Formats: sequence, C-alpha cells, structure tokens
Amino acid sequence: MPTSPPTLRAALQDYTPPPYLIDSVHLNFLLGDTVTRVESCMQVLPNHAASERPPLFLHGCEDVKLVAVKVNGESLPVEQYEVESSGLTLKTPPAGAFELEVHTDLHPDQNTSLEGLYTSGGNFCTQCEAEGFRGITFFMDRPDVMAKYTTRIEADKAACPVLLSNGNLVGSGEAEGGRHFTVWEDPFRKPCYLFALVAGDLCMKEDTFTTCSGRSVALRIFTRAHDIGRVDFAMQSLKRSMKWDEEVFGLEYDLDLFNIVAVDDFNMGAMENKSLNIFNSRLVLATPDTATDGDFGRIEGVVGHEYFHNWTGNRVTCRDWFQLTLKEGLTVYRDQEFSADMNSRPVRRVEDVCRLRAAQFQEDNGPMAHPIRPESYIKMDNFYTLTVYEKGAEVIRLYEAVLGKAGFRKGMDLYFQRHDGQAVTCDDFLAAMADANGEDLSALAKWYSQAGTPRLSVAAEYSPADKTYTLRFKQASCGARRLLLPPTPGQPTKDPVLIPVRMGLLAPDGGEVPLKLRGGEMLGSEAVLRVTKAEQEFVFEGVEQAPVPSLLRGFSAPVHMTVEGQSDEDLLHLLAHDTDSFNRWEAGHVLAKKLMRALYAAAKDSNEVGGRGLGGTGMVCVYARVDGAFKAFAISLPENSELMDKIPEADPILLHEVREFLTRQLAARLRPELEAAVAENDSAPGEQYEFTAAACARRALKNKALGYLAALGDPGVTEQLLHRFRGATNMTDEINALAALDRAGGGSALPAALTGFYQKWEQEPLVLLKWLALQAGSNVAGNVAAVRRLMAHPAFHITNPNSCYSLFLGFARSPVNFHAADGSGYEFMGDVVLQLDKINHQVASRMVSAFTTFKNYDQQRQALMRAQLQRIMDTEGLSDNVFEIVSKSLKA
Ligand code: 0A1
Ligand code: ZN
Repeated sequence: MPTSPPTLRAALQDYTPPPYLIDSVHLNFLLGDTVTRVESCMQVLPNHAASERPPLFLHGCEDVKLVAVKVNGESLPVEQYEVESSGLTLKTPPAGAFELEVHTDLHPDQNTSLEGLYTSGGNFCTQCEAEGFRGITFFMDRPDVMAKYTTRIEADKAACPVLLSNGNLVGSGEAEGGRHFTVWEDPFRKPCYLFALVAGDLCMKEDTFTTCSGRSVALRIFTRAHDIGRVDFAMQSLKRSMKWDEEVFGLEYDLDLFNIVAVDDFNMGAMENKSLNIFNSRLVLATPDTATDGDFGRIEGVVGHEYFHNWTGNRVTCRDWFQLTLKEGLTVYRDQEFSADMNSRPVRRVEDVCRLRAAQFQEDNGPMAHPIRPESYIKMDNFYTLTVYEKGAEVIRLYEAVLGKAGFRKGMDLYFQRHDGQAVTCDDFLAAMADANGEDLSALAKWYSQAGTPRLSVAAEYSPADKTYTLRFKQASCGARRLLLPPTPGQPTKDPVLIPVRMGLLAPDGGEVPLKLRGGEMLGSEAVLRVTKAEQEFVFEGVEQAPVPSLLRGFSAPVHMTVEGQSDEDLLHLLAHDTDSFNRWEAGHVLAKKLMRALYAAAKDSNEVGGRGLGGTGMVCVYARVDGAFKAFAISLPENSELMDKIPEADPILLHEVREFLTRQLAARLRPELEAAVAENDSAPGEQYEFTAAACARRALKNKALGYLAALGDPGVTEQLLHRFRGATNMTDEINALAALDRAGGGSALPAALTGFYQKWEQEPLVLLKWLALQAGSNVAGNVAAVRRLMAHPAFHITNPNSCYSLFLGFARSPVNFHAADGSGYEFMGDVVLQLDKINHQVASRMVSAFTTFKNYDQQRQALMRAQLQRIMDTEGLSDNVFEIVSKSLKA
C-alpha cells in the first residue's frame, strides 16, 4: 500500500518576494496547563503593486486551532477568509497598511515534535527554526519577512516564576488568579524563526561582559535547580566568544542582555534566537566529573557558534531557506576558528577534516547528496546537514585560501556594511567578498550549486636537464572518464570548480624548496595554486633535485585528491619533514588507509584476516615520528566510511575484523611504547582537571593507548582498567576505562562495572546517555536483543531526542550488529523509525539516515536494507520528513 503523497516541494527557482510585509507584531501568550491561547496583532504593509490586491497567505499547521481573526479591529466575516491545515488565506485584504489580529489555541504539553511551543520537564519553550513558528500562530513564516516583536507572557506564578522572550524586559506585574506577566521588546527586526519564549521554574547564574565600547552586558544562564552548578564553563565560553568576535571580526554585541536556557528535550544542539539562545542541556552543563574533554570542547564550540550567529544569521539573515549555508557555513567556519584559537589549531583542523571525510563525503556520495545551496526540498528540516554546515564551512575557507586572512576580513566588513538588517543570498556574500578585494570570484560560485565531492588527481614530473618540476592537475569533468565525478541525484554532469591548492615542495634533505613559477616571481616556500580548469599544469623553475610535493596543505579544499605514483617513502618523507602539521598527519593517515585497504583485499581473497601476515609496520613508523599532540591521532585508524570510498560493495563485518586484527597487531608491536605513553601521560595523584589543549592531548594519548592495550585481552590489562575505572577522577578517564573494559571483553568484571556506573549516575541523565551509547554500540554478536531491552530501561525515554540518538544511532554504529548478516539489525532500526515517526518526525528522519548508505555494501546487505526502506515507504501516514529521505533513497 503506497503512502500518501507528501505536501509541497519548495524550489529555489520559484522564489518570489512576499506580497505583504509584517512591520511589527505584538504577541500575547496566555500559558495554561493544557491549553495556551496566543493573541497575535500584526501591522501589515503591502509589498505589491498598488494596482493589485493579492490574497494574504499566513502559514499554519494542524495543531494550531484558529479562534478569531480581526482586521482593523473588526471580526472578519467567514466568507472573507479560508482556513486549512497548511494556513489561513485572507481573500481580499484591505488596500494599504492594516492591522491583523489572529487568536489561536495550542496544546504545548501534547507536542512531542519539539517544534513550535512545547514543554520539556514541565517548562515551556519554543523552537521555531526552520518553520516552527507556524506551529504557534498563523504567520508569514519565511525568513525574508522581518518584523519588530513585542511579547507579553502570562502564566501561573508558582509553576512559571521565570518568563523570558527576546530583547529587553520592558514590563512585568501581577495578574488575576495567582498569575503574573512580563513584557519583552526586541528592538531589532527579525524573521520569526528567531522568536523564542521560555517559561518555567528555572534557576539562573549571572555574569557580565564589558564590550569594546564599554557597555556592560548582563549574561544569564538558566537551568533546572539541580543543574545550576554546572554552567560555569559555558559562561566562560560565552565571555571568550564575545571577546574573540570583537578582536577577530570587530563585531560587538548589540543588546544589554544575553540569555541562555538549557532544556533536556531538544531536537538539535542549540538555537540562536535573538538574545535568548536555547540549548540542548548536553551542550551547556559540564563539570569534570560528568563531562568528557569532548563534551567540554563541543560546549565551547556551540556556545561560540550560537553567539556568533548574532551577526552571521541574525543581523544579516537568509532570504529563503535555500540560502541556509549563508548563515550556517559561515558560522561553523567562525566557531572552528574560535575553537582553533582557544585550543590547538592543528588538532582542531585534523578533527574537523576527519569528520568531514568520514561523514559529509558519504552524504555527498549518497541518495541525499545536495549542493550546499540545495535546489529543492520537501521538508527543510532534512537540510540541516553536514553538507550545508561542514562543507559550507569549507567553502568559506576557500575564500580565505584565495584572499588571505586580511582579504577575507575586508570582505566580511563589506558584507556587514552592505547588508546589516537585511535578508540576503549566498550571491550577496560572494559579491561582498569579491568587491572588497577587487577580485573576480565567480569561479567559486559553482561550489554553491554543484553536489558531490570533486576529485582531483595530480601527476608530477621532474626534469633534471632544465631543473623544472611540473605539477599536472586534472579534476572531474565530463571528458576525463577515469576521473569522472560520479553524478549526484538530479546532476548528471559536473563542471570544474576553483580549487585552491596550498602547497610546498620538500627537497630530499627535508628542506623547503623556494617556489618560482615559470615566468613568475619568487613565491617563498608556500604558495596557493588556483586550479580552475579540468586540466591545468604549473611549472616550477630552479628546482635543483626532484622534490616531494606537499599538496593541499591544511586541507585547503574539500576534495578527494590522488597523487599519482606517491610512494610510501614519499609519505614517510612528508611525515618526517613537512612544515605543515596537517600534511604531516595526513601522510600517516594515507599510509594507514593503504594498509587497511590492503589487509581488507587480502582477507577478501584468502578468507582469512591477516592471513598473509601484513602487519602494522607503517603505523609503527608513524607513531615514532609524530610529535606530542598528534600521537593520539597518529595511532587512530581511519573510519570505515573513509575506507569504503575505494572498496566497492564492502562487507562491513570483514572490515571490522580487519580493524580488530590491525588493532591487536599494533598493540602487540607497540606495547612498550603504549605502556610508556600511559605512564608518561597519566595524571599525578590529586591533580586537578584542566580543560587545556595540553591536558586534553595527554588524556587523549593515554586513553587511546589504554584502548589499544585492552585489545590484547591480557588479564593484567583488564585488571589495570578496572582499577582505573574505579579510581577515575574525571569523566574522560572514567568512560574511557569503561569503554576499554568493554573492548577487552571485560570478562565477568564488565557487567558489574556497567551496573556500578549506572548506580553512581542514576540521577544524571546526561551521564546515562554515555552509558546507553556504550552498550548500544557493543560489537558483541547478538547485542540487538540487549538494545531492545534497554528501550524499557528507566534510563531511556523515547520522547527525548538525546536518548534516541545515544541508543539508536549508537547501535547503528556497530558494524557487527547493525549489519548482522541475518538482517536483524536493519529490522530493528526499521521498527525504530516507524515507532519514532509517530512521536517526532525530525528524530525519526535522522534514524532513517542509517539506511541511506546502503549502496556501499554487498548485494545481500543492499537487499536487506532496501527491504526495510520499502517497508517504511509502504507504511500509511508517514511524515514528510521520513518520506523525503526514504523515497530519495529508494530512487537511487
Ligand atoms: N540554527 C541552529 C540549529 C537548529 C536548526 C534547526 C532546528 O530545528 C529544526 C533547531 C536548531 C544552529 O545552527 O545552531
Ligand atoms: Zn548555526
């Protein structure tokens, strides 16, 4: 039985300006236990030719009940409007400006979608991006309608002592029946997706920040009483972000108040609502005993990200949702730079690139591939993707590579000067960058419209006779068959793009070769080559001996690069001598990928993993040659998803076995070094936890080393891990010891350790997320039954997105169990999608993503995964969110 067809599909090419604008809106929220009344009074302005009287359409949604409509104070006769679940149409609005009042009723306590107005732990909160405001009231729910907001909130005083909205508090008082109210005025025009309201029983921690012009800003973080002791790190991160944006981009905060509220039930990470950021509590709350180094890093980054949106997103916003990367790519770039400045820049770059290659490259290669500026969507929520965010940030980095830091800053200044207070497009951003630098950047435009990861191959030739060194680049184009960039849905052919290749040449003695392009001037030891054509060559002169090229330094463009004829010796030379720390790491990473692929191929041929005795020799060299902060990365094996790019129809379990084999092999060969790494990087007794780049690097190396040692299955190591687990003084060490115990098989100690952990942290839902994820991701065969049982555990809540991400996405990461040959893992995830789709469409569609990579696997698995997709597709009443992903996957 086919599903009902989805609602409308929006297309970039169909954009038209709104026929009306909303100049200002006054909202009155009467919050109740079960029913909430919203009274909206809008000043509407015509935005069409005077000769026309187009209808006015206000978006709505099924769960919003229309109670009253008035125009200029008079109830509108029913024949003058039409109300459907998708919205409200005023058939013939008055000519000129007019006042429109709309009253609606909602049931926030029944709203499990966590969009619009909902309750979390008894407190009210909102989430309006992308199109959630229509779940509150009928409105022109599009980002190019920018209004001034005044918001009155009235609620029971005992249940909701705190009542917050955007902007400044301009009034408050008592109301009848034990109720009270506040009134908020936001002086800045904004699209409705930035509207926010929070009401409930919350505690607050306050600090201040003095801006560069000497204004004092009150900073407040609100949480449930139990959590208020865990906000200090987020507060410090906020202050650091404010200072950084002043110093690096000259951007000052523009109001006297900045609020952050932590809520437990939140679909995404956080939301940049004007002066009232709402955060998933896992991205605010942290103390060393409950949060890992990774958590601290994410909190710092996301607090920065949301704060930076105040300029890139709020002051200058998007004209339509196709332009999402305008604010997201740019803001991710800004938060990455902020984190790099606060911590170790090279480590941060490696982490970002690893994530991009492991996950975004897969997205670019699958059925949901889309350009960073998508051309159409059924449900915008499905386009908050790694492509729009992470690849979008890499595209911003291309401007920086081409223009340099100073040129980039000039472009940013002009962008704000031109567009402050406007809703604009990615073309406007490109134009500001180009005009500020007097450059023609049109060659960058293709990055916005073309999906897929470009492939770049490089061949090098040295001529001893005339001392020239030639680099020949080829990029994907329709003509070059072998390099053909695979088509992506809806884009059968691809054009070349501008690829800035940051590079240097290393002499045989490891020194840097001075760069001089034929007919050009001396460039120093590093250059940025602009590759724009399908085939292009660069000839360097005066090169005394054949060099080893160091290309794409710092990963200067998000491409797959192949250096033809690159030998292991070349890679080891780069590893030892490259001045670019990213490329030093990259050389080791390429060696590791070669090794794993070779092991996989050998195992596939011989049906025996490691049968030919291939060992971790290269990796041992790598470990020996890289320095401090990188050692933990140097011994991290590449993600399976990165390897599968070159393994057609992969067997994920065999790949997992190869990884296990190599891990054991490395552990055995490097045992003395690993033990030394543990000893040298262990914390001293009584040492205080510090979140610094140096301390994190030490913990990372120690814990990575323990993970390897665990793979030896040595009872002595297990005993040591148990000891470390019991004695851990911070969550980074505690959860890593537990994970290593799990890795070591744990023996009889593991169940007791898991129970002990649960009992210790029973009252801490954020810590229990780690406990759920650890068990869900176990590679013990048959673990699907345990995961089904965990769904009934009191630590798991199906209406809580974090719970679902930990348990279900944790499970989907297990090659052994998600990809079990009998299809039991796929069936479980199919059940999960269908169950969740009735509760929360956004969460359900994130679960479906586990199936979208099915083309990467062997025929049997492809068939089993497809069967689940078909089963989902055939289910009556599917949400548009899930429908969009499943239907696109099945078409692939
Ligand atoms: N704009 C937020 C992320 C966000 C996006 C969508 C949401 O609901 C569909 C919620 C939050 C950010 O980039 O941080
Ligand atoms: Zn963002």
